[in-house]
Amino acid sequence: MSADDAEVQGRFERSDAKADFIAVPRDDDNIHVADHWELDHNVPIDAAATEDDDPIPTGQRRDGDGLTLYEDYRGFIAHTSASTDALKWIQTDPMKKDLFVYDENGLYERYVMKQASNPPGFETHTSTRRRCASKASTR
Ligand SMILES: [Ca+2]
Ligand SMILES: [Ca+2]
Ligand SMILES: [Ca+2]
Repeated sequence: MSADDAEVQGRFERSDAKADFIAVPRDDDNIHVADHWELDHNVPIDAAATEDDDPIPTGQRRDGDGLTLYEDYRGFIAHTSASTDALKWIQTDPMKKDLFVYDENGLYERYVMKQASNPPGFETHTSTRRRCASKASTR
């Protein structure tokens, strides 16, 4: 798929819109995940929106992190670091296990990420706030 094929043109049903057309991501398999994003993240061609088979890190009892392919694509609003109030929209990786950690006292950061001889290998999103992430809007 080339970048030119990554979008298709949609048309508003209402005629009072400022523009009649809008570019929307191509989704030939109709799972509400852009085909171009699926290719960029090495998602198997027959994957369902509910797929949860993140293989990295390997050697665990099961693959997956509890987030579906659709949730990875839709993304989350999360703190950019444990020490700031800044919020940012992030997409998670469907091939790597993601972990959102409420780390009020910095214990996870201090004892797991910096001191452990074998860090867990998850993609960790830490926050000192109780609500460290929320789902992004699907509008
Ligand atoms: Ca798709
Ligand atoms: Ca997942
Ligand atoms: Ca993931």
